[in-house]
Amino acid sequence: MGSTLGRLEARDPIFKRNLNKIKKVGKKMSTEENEQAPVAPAEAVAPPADDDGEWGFVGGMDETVVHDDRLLPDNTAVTAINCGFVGVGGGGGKLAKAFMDAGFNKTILVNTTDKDQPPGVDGAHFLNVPGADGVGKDVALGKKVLSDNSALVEDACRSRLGKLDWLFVLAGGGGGTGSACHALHGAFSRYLKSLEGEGAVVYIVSKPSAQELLNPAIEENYTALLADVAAHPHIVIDNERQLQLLRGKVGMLNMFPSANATFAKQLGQVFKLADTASDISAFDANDLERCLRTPGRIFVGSTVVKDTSTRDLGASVFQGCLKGSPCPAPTGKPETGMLLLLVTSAMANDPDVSNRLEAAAAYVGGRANTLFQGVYVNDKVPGLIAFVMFGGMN
Ligand SMILES: Nc1nc2c(ncn2[C@@H]2O[C@H](COP(=O)(O)OP(=O)(O)OP(=O)(O)O)[C@@H](O)[C@H]2O)c(=O)[nH]1
Ligand SMILES: [Mg+2]
Repeated sequence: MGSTLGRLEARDPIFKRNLNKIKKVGKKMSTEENEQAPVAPAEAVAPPADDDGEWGFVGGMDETVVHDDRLLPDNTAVTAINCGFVGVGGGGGKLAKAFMDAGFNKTILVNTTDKDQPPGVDGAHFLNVPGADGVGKDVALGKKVLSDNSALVEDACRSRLGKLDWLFVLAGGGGGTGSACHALHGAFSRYLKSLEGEGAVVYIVSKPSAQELLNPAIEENYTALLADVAAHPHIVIDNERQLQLLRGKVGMLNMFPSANATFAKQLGQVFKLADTASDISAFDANDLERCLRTPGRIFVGSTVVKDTSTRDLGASVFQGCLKGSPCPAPTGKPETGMLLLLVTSAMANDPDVSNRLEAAAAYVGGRANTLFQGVYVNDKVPGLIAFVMFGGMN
C-alpha cells in the first residue's frame, strides 16, 4: 500500500498535493485526539450544540461540502453538448490531447505507464494507474490492471471532469492498454449516472495500419476491442486511410499529431454547428444527441467544394465527405444520417446551387433511416463546406 501511494505521489502532482493536505489534517486530528482521549468518533464530528440545542443541524451539511480543487476548468470550445474526453493508453492519450488543444479542457489521459505521455499536458489531466509499467501489448493484463483500478478512474472522472452528459473514450486499437479500455465501461457509466449525466459513453478507437495488422498480437487486440465496443456508439478511425491522406503532406513525426488535430477539429465543428442558429435549417443539440446515442458504428467525414458551379455538386459533396473521412466507408443501412452545409450568402441566394444541393441531401437521406440536416450561412468559408455523419451501423 505504502509503495503504491508513494508511486502515485511521485507521478501525480495533484494527488501529492491532496495527500499532503490529508496528512496535515490527519496529524492535527491525531494530536487533538491524544490531548482529549478518549473521545467517541461520533462526538468528535458532531456539530457543536447551539442555545436551543435543536438547530445544530442547520449549516452542518454545508460545512461537510468539500470543494474539490481538482475540478478541471470548463471547455472553451463552443459545443451543443456537455462533453468530456478520456484517452486510454499511449495513442488514446495523444488523440485526447488533440481534443484538449481544440478547447475541450474536460479531458483526462489514463495510462498504465507514465513513459508515453504526450508532452505539453498539465499533470492535472493525467491519471497513471498503478500495478504495471505499461502492459506490453498484453490486453488481458491491460484489462486486469484497468479493472483493478476502476474505482480510481471513476473517482478521477467525478472529481476532475465534474458533471458531464457525454463521455468520449479514445483508444489506439492494437496496444494492450487502449484495447483494454472497455474494462472501464462500468466505471464510466456509473460516473455519468451518479452525476445525472443524460448522454452516454461513446468510443473512438483507431484501427491499426495495414503494416501493423500483419502482426497477430496487434490484430487480435484490435479485433477484441472492436467486439467490446460493437454494442455501444463508436467511431472507428482508420489509421491507414489517415496516413495515406497525409503522406507527402507532412513528415513522419507529424503524421499522427496532424491526423489527430484534423479529426478533433472535424468532430468539434459538428458539436459547434449543433449550437449555431440558422435562418435556413438548423441541426440542434437534440439531433446531435440522437446521432450519438444510437448504438453501433458512427461515420464522420467532411469536405470543401471550391467550385459550386459543377453540375454534380450533390455527388461531389457526398463523395468528398467519404474521401475526406478518417473513418472506414459507411456500411449496411445506417439508422441516422446527418448533412451539414456551410455556404456563403451568394450561394444561399443562388437557386441553381440549392437545386443541385438537394441531390446531396438525397444521397445521405437515401442511405439512412432518419435524415438530419442543417444549412448555415457563413461568408468566411473558402468554398462550400459539408459534414456528413452516419450512425447506428453494424
Ligand atoms: N490515430 C492515432 N493512432 C495512434 C496514435 N498513436 C498510436 N496509435 C495507434 O495505436 C496503436 C496502439 O498503440 P498505443 O496506443 O501506443 O498502445 P497502448 O494502448 O499504450 O498499449 P501498451 O503500450 O501495449 O500498453 C498503435 O499501434 C497505433 O496504430 C495517434 O496519435 N493517433
Ligand atoms: Mg503504451
